Amino acid sequence: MMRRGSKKEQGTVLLTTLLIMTIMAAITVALMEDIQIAVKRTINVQAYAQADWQADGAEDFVRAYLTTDFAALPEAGKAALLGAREPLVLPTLEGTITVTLKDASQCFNLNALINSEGQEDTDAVQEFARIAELLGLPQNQAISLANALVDWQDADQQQSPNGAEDGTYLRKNPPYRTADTALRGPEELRAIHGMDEDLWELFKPFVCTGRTGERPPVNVNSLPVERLLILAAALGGTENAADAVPAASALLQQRPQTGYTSQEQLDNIVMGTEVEGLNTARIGIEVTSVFVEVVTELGPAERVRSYRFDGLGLDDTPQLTYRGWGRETFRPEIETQIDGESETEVDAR
Ligand SMILES: [Ca+2]
Repeated sequence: MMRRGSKKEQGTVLLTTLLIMTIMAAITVALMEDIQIAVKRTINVQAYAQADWQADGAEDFVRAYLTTDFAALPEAGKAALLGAREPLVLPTLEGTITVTLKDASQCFNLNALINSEGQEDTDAVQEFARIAELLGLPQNQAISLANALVDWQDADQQQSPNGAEDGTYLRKNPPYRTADTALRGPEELRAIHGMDEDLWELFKPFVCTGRTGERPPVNVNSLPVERLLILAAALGGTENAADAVPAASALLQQRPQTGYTSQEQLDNIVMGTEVEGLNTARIGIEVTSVFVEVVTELGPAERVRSYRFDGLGLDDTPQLTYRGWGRETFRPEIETQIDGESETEVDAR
Protein backbone atom coordinates (compact mmCIF):
# COMPACT_ATOMS: atom_id res chain seq x y z
CA MET A 1 0.00 0.00 0.00
CA MET A 2 2.74 2.43 1.05
CA ARG A 3 4.73 1.83 -2.10
CA ARG A 4 1.68 2.39 -4.33
CA GLY A 5 0.82 5.62 -2.41
CA SER A 6 4.33 7.03 -2.71
CA LYS A 7 4.40 6.22 -6.45
CA LYS A 8 1.16 8.16 -6.89
CA GLU A 9 2.63 11.14 -4.98
CA GLN A 10 5.80 10.96 -7.03
CA GLY A 11 3.72 11.07 -10.19
CA THR A 12 1.82 14.14 -8.98
CA VAL A 13 5.03 15.96 -8.10
CA LEU A 14 6.50 15.16 -11.51
CA LEU A 15 3.38 16.37 -13.30
CA THR A 16 3.26 19.58 -11.26
CA THR A 17 6.94 20.23 -11.90
CA LEU A 18 6.48 19.67 -15.62
CA LEU A 19 3.47 21.97 -15.65
CA ILE A 20 5.33 24.75 -13.82
CA MET A 21 8.31 24.36 -16.15
CA THR A 22 6.06 24.58 -19.21
CA ILE A 23 4.40 27.74 -17.90
CA MET A 24 7.78 29.28 -17.03
CA ALA A 25 9.16 28.42 -20.46
CA ALA A 26 6.15 30.05 -22.11
CA ILE A 27 6.58 33.20 -19.97
CA THR A 28 10.31 33.32 -20.78
CA VAL A 29 9.66 33.04 -24.52
CA ALA A 30 7.07 35.82 -24.30
CA LEU A 31 9.48 38.00 -22.31
CA MET A 32 12.33 37.38 -24.76
CA GLU A 33 10.10 38.36 -27.66
CA ASP A 34 9.08 41.54 -25.86
CA ILE A 35 12.71 42.42 -25.15
CA GLN A 36 13.73 41.72 -28.76
CA ILE A 37 11.01 44.04 -30.07
CA ALA A 38 11.96 46.71 -27.55
CA VAL A 39 15.62 46.50 -28.58
CA LYS A 40 14.72 46.71 -32.27
CA ARG A 41 12.39 49.63 -31.63
CA THR A 42 15.10 51.48 -29.74
CA ILE A 43 17.57 50.88 -32.60
CA ASN A 44 15.00 52.18 -35.11
CA VAL A 45 14.10 55.24 -33.05
CA GLN A 46 17.79 56.06 -32.64
CA ALA A 47 18.49 55.52 -36.34
CA TYR A 48 15.59 57.76 -37.39
CA ALA A 49 16.61 60.46 -34.91
CA GLN A 50 20.16 60.26 -36.25
CA ALA A 51 18.88 60.35 -39.85
CA ASP A 52 16.86 63.48 -39.00
CA TRP A 53 19.95 65.20 -37.66
CA GLN A 54 21.91 64.17 -40.74
CA ALA A 55 19.10 65.45 -42.99
CA ASP A 56 19.34 68.83 -41.23
CA GLY A 57 23.09 68.74 -41.72
CA ALA A 58 22.62 67.88 -45.39
CA GLU A 59 20.45 70.99 -45.83
CA ASP A 60 23.29 73.15 -44.51
CA PHE A 61 25.71 71.29 -46.76
CA VAL A 62 23.55 71.90 -49.84
CA ARG A 63 23.24 75.60 -49.02
CA ALA A 64 27.02 75.89 -48.61
CA TYR A 65 27.65 73.85 -51.75
CA LEU A 66 25.39 76.11 -53.82
CA THR A 67 27.08 79.31 -52.60
CA THR A 68 30.64 78.02 -53.08
CA ASP A 69 31.47 75.06 -55.36
CA PHE A 70 28.36 75.22 -57.53
CA ALA A 71 28.48 79.01 -57.88
CA ALA A 72 32.11 78.77 -59.02
CA LEU A 73 31.24 76.57 -62.01
CA PRO A 74 30.85 78.17 -65.45
CA GLU A 75 27.22 78.31 -66.66
CA ALA A 76 27.78 75.47 -69.14
CA GLY A 77 29.31 73.37 -66.35
CA LYS A 78 26.27 73.95 -64.14
CA ALA A 79 23.93 72.97 -66.96
CA ALA A 80 25.98 69.84 -67.66
CA LEU A 81 25.88 68.88 -63.99
CA LEU A 82 22.12 69.39 -63.80
CA GLY A 83 21.53 67.65 -67.11
CA ALA A 84 23.60 64.59 -66.14
CA ARG A 85 21.20 63.73 -63.27
CA GLU A 86 24.10 62.03 -61.52
CA PRO A 87 23.54 62.10 -57.77
CA LEU A 88 26.26 63.22 -55.40
CA VAL A 89 26.84 60.41 -52.87
CA LEU A 90 28.37 61.36 -49.53
CA PRO A 91 29.32 58.41 -47.32
CA THR A 92 28.70 58.83 -43.59
CA LEU A 93 29.84 56.64 -40.67
CA GLU A 94 26.83 54.34 -40.83
CA GLY A 95 25.17 55.16 -44.12
CA THR A 96 25.03 57.58 -47.02
CA ILE A 97 23.63 60.96 -47.96
CA THR A 98 22.59 61.21 -51.62
CA VAL A 99 22.09 64.66 -53.12
CA THR A 100 20.42 65.10 -56.52
CA LEU A 101 20.22 68.49 -58.18
CA LYS A 102 17.73 69.53 -60.84
CA ASP A 103 17.25 72.75 -62.75
CA ALA A 104 14.08 74.36 -61.37
CA SER A 105 13.51 76.28 -64.61
CA GLN A 106 12.28 73.01 -66.12
CA CYS A 107 8.99 73.22 -64.28
CA PHE A 108 6.56 76.13 -64.08
CA ASN A 109 6.39 77.94 -60.73
CA LEU A 110 2.67 78.07 -59.92
CA ASN A 111 3.34 81.01 -57.58
CA ALA A 112 4.52 83.14 -60.51
CA LEU A 113 0.95 84.05 -61.48
CA ILE A 114 0.89 86.69 -58.76
CA ASN A 115 3.81 89.12 -58.47
CA SER A 116 5.49 90.13 -55.23
CA GLU A 117 3.06 93.09 -54.92
CA GLY A 118 0.11 90.69 -54.98
CA GLN A 119 -0.99 91.70 -58.49
CA GLU A 120 -1.79 89.33 -61.33
CA ASP A 121 1.15 88.81 -63.71
CA THR A 122 -0.63 88.52 -67.07
CA ASP A 123 2.47 87.20 -68.89
CA ALA A 124 2.83 84.38 -66.37
CA VAL A 125 -0.91 83.61 -66.56
CA GLN A 126 -0.64 83.29 -70.34
CA GLU A 127 2.42 81.07 -70.02
CA PHE A 128 0.59 78.74 -67.64
CA ALA A 129 -2.37 78.62 -70.03
CA ARG A 130 0.01 77.71 -72.88
CA ILE A 131 1.43 74.83 -70.82
CA ALA A 132 -2.12 73.60 -70.20
CA GLU A 133 -2.83 73.88 -73.92
CA LEU A 134 0.33 71.97 -74.84
CA LEU A 135 -0.72 69.27 -72.38
CA GLY A 136 -3.82 68.84 -74.53
CA LEU A 137 -6.46 71.05 -72.89
CA PRO A 138 -8.73 73.11 -75.18
CA GLN A 139 -7.72 76.80 -75.18
CA ASN A 140 -10.81 78.03 -73.29
CA GLN A 141 -10.37 75.39 -70.57
CA ALA A 142 -6.67 76.26 -70.28
CA ILE A 143 -7.48 79.96 -69.77
CA SER A 144 -10.25 79.20 -67.24
CA LEU A 145 -7.88 77.05 -65.23
CA ALA A 146 -5.22 79.78 -65.27
CA ASN A 147 -7.79 82.32 -64.06
CA ALA A 148 -9.00 80.00 -61.31
CA LEU A 149 -5.39 79.64 -60.18
CA VAL A 150 -5.04 83.44 -60.07
CA ASP A 151 -8.25 83.78 -58.02
CA TRP A 152 -7.00 81.10 -55.63
CA GLN A 153 -3.88 83.16 -54.89
CA ASP A 154 -5.00 86.78 -55.10
CA ALA A 155 -6.20 88.47 -51.92
CA ASP A 156 -9.50 89.77 -53.35
CA GLN A 157 -12.81 88.03 -53.92
CA GLN A 158 -13.33 89.43 -57.42
CA GLN A 159 -13.79 86.50 -59.73
CA SER A 160 -11.78 86.50 -62.99
CA PRO A 161 -13.58 85.42 -66.20
CA ASN A 162 -14.42 81.72 -65.67
CA GLY A 163 -12.29 81.82 -62.53
CA ALA A 164 -13.41 80.77 -59.07
CA GLU A 165 -13.55 82.52 -55.71
CA ASP A 166 -15.01 81.43 -52.35
CA GLY A 167 -18.57 81.24 -53.75
CA THR A 168 -17.60 78.38 -56.07
CA TYR A 169 -15.64 76.43 -53.47
CA LEU A 170 -18.26 76.83 -50.72
CA ARG A 171 -20.78 75.07 -52.97
CA LYS A 172 -18.51 72.02 -53.23
CA ASN A 173 -18.86 68.97 -51.01
CA PRO A 174 -17.00 69.27 -48.66
CA PRO A 175 -16.96 73.07 -48.91
CA TYR A 176 -13.68 74.97 -48.59
CA ARG A 177 -12.35 78.44 -49.31
CA THR A 178 -9.59 79.96 -51.46
CA ALA A 179 -6.13 80.28 -49.97
CA ASP A 180 -5.69 83.96 -50.96
CA THR A 181 -1.95 83.41 -50.86
CA ALA A 182 0.83 81.53 -52.65
CA LEU A 183 0.62 77.73 -52.91
CA ARG A 184 2.49 75.76 -50.25
CA GLY A 185 3.32 72.94 -52.65
CA PRO A 186 2.46 71.78 -56.17
CA GLU A 187 -0.09 69.27 -54.78
CA GLU A 188 -2.31 72.22 -53.82
CA LEU A 189 -3.13 72.55 -57.52
CA ARG A 190 -5.50 69.62 -56.99
CA ALA A 191 -7.77 71.88 -54.93
CA ILE A 192 -8.26 74.36 -57.78
CA HIS A 193 -11.71 74.47 -59.40
CA GLY A 194 -11.59 72.70 -62.76
CA MET A 195 -8.85 70.24 -61.76
CA ASP A 196 -9.37 66.51 -61.39
CA GLU A 197 -7.05 63.58 -60.73
CA ASP A 198 -6.41 62.86 -64.42
CA LEU A 199 -5.47 66.49 -65.07
CA TRP A 200 -3.24 66.54 -62.00
CA GLU A 201 -1.32 63.49 -63.22
CA LEU A 202 -0.82 65.33 -66.53
CA PHE A 203 0.40 68.55 -64.89
CA LYS A 204 2.43 66.95 -62.09
CA PRO A 205 5.83 66.62 -63.81
CA PHE A 206 5.71 70.16 -65.23
CA VAL A 207 4.66 72.31 -62.28
CA CYS A 208 6.34 73.28 -59.03
CA THR A 209 6.16 75.98 -56.39
CA GLY A 210 8.79 78.52 -55.47
CA ARG A 211 9.16 82.18 -54.58
CA THR A 212 6.14 84.38 -55.33
CA GLY A 213 6.38 86.01 -58.74
CA GLU A 214 9.58 84.14 -59.66
CA ARG A 215 9.90 82.75 -63.18
CA PRO A 216 13.51 81.67 -63.70
CA PRO A 217 14.46 81.84 -67.41
CA VAL A 218 14.14 78.37 -68.96
CA ASN A 219 17.69 77.05 -69.26
CA VAL A 220 18.03 75.72 -72.81
CA ASN A 221 21.31 73.95 -72.03
CA SER A 222 20.02 71.69 -69.27
CA LEU A 223 16.51 71.06 -70.62
CA PRO A 224 15.84 67.41 -71.51
CA VAL A 225 13.86 66.79 -74.68
CA GLU A 226 10.82 65.37 -72.82
CA ARG A 227 10.31 68.82 -71.29
CA LEU A 228 10.08 70.55 -74.67
CA LEU A 229 6.67 72.00 -73.87
CA ILE A 230 8.11 74.10 -71.02
CA LEU A 231 10.43 75.74 -73.56
CA ALA A 232 7.65 76.18 -76.14
CA ALA A 233 5.38 77.78 -73.52
CA ALA A 234 8.17 80.15 -72.46
CA LEU A 235 8.76 81.25 -76.08
CA GLY A 236 5.00 81.85 -76.41
CA GLY A 237 3.47 84.96 -77.91
CA THR A 238 1.70 83.05 -80.66
CA GLU A 239 -2.03 82.57 -81.34
CA ASN A 240 -1.81 78.85 -80.58
CA ALA A 241 0.63 77.51 -78.04
CA ALA A 242 1.67 74.73 -80.44
CA ASP A 243 3.00 77.27 -82.97
CA ALA A 244 6.06 77.76 -80.76
CA VAL A 245 6.92 74.05 -80.74
CA PRO A 246 9.05 74.04 -83.95
CA ALA A 247 11.23 76.84 -82.54
CA ALA A 248 11.63 74.98 -79.25
CA SER A 249 12.55 71.80 -81.15
CA ALA A 250 15.08 73.70 -83.25
CA LEU A 251 16.73 75.04 -80.08
CA LEU A 252 17.18 71.54 -78.70
CA GLN A 253 18.17 69.93 -82.01
CA GLN A 254 20.83 72.52 -82.79
CA ARG A 255 22.17 72.62 -79.24
CA PRO A 256 25.96 72.15 -79.34
CA GLN A 257 27.41 69.19 -77.42
CA THR A 258 28.89 71.54 -74.83
CA GLY A 259 25.85 73.79 -74.74
CA TYR A 260 25.11 77.28 -76.00
CA THR A 261 27.47 80.00 -74.84
CA SER A 262 25.51 83.18 -75.52
CA GLN A 263 21.97 84.52 -75.62
CA GLU A 264 22.54 85.68 -79.23
CA GLN A 265 22.86 82.08 -80.36
CA LEU A 266 19.40 81.39 -78.94
CA ASP A 267 17.96 84.55 -80.50
CA ASN A 268 19.36 83.62 -83.94
CA ILE A 269 17.88 80.14 -83.94
CA VAL A 270 14.45 81.38 -82.84
CA MET A 271 14.57 84.15 -85.45
CA GLY A 272 15.60 81.59 -88.08
CA THR A 273 12.33 79.68 -87.60
CA GLU A 274 10.43 82.80 -88.82
CA VAL A 275 7.52 82.16 -86.47
CA GLU A 276 6.00 85.51 -85.53
CA GLY A 277 5.36 86.63 -81.97
CA LEU A 278 8.04 84.50 -80.29
CA ASN A 279 10.00 86.06 -77.46
CA THR A 280 13.38 84.89 -76.18
CA ALA A 281 13.27 87.02 -73.01
CA ARG A 282 12.08 84.00 -71.02
CA ILE A 283 14.81 81.62 -72.13
CA GLY A 284 18.51 81.66 -71.29
CA ILE A 285 21.63 79.76 -70.39
CA GLU A 286 22.01 80.74 -66.75
CA VAL A 287 21.05 78.65 -63.75
CA THR A 288 19.11 80.74 -61.23
CA SER A 289 16.93 78.18 -59.43
CA VAL A 290 17.51 74.56 -58.48
CA PHE A 291 15.57 71.71 -56.97
CA VAL A 292 17.52 69.49 -54.62
CA GLU A 293 16.57 66.05 -53.38
CA VAL A 294 18.42 64.77 -50.33
CA VAL A 295 18.12 61.12 -49.30
CA THR A 296 19.65 60.25 -45.94
CA GLU A 297 20.11 56.55 -45.27
CA LEU A 298 21.27 55.23 -41.93
CA GLY A 299 20.86 51.56 -41.07
CA PRO A 300 17.15 50.81 -41.32
CA ALA A 301 16.21 54.50 -41.45
CA GLU A 302 15.69 56.65 -44.54
CA ARG A 303 14.75 60.30 -44.74
CA VAL A 304 13.88 62.08 -47.99
CA ARG A 305 13.65 65.85 -48.22
CA SER A 306 13.40 68.16 -51.19
CA TYR A 307 14.31 71.80 -51.41
CA ARG A 308 14.08 74.59 -53.91
CA PHE A 309 16.60 77.41 -53.90
CA ASP A 310 15.94 80.59 -55.86
CA GLY A 311 18.23 83.53 -56.58
CA LEU A 312 21.35 81.58 -57.58
CA GLY A 313 24.00 83.33 -59.61
CA LEU A 314 22.97 86.67 -58.15
CA ASP A 315 24.87 88.62 -55.54
CA ASP A 316 22.60 87.56 -52.70
CA THR A 317 22.85 84.09 -51.22
CA PRO A 318 20.48 81.44 -52.58
CA GLN A 319 17.12 81.61 -50.86
CA LEU A 320 15.33 78.48 -49.69
CA THR A 321 11.81 78.85 -51.10
CA TYR A 322 10.42 75.34 -50.71
CA ARG A 323 10.98 72.44 -48.37
CA GLY A 324 9.13 69.17 -48.90
CA TRP A 325 9.14 65.88 -46.99
CA GLY A 326 9.06 62.50 -48.67
CA ARG A 327 9.58 61.31 -52.21
CA GLU A 328 6.27 62.62 -53.48
CA THR A 329 7.39 66.20 -52.99
CA PHE A 330 10.31 66.01 -55.43
CA ARG A 331 9.55 66.97 -59.02
CA PRO A 332 9.02 63.63 -60.70
CA GLU A 333 10.81 62.49 -63.81
CA ILE A 334 8.45 62.26 -66.75
CA GLU A 335 7.15 58.72 -66.88
CA THR A 336 7.08 56.89 -70.18
CA GLN A 337 3.30 56.99 -70.41
CA ILE A 338 2.97 60.76 -69.96
CA ASP A 339 6.15 61.23 -71.99
CA GLY A 340 4.69 59.33 -74.94
CA GLU A 341 1.36 61.13 -74.70
CA SER A 342 2.77 64.62 -74.55
CA GLU A 343 5.29 63.98 -77.30
CA THR A 344 2.73 62.62 -79.73
CA GLU A 345 0.44 65.52 -78.90
CA VAL A 346 3.17 68.03 -79.52
CA ASP A 347 4.32 66.28 -82.69
CA ALA A 348 0.81 66.05 -84.07
CA ARG A 349 0.35 69.79 -84.19
CA1 LIG B 1 -8.93 85.42 -54.38
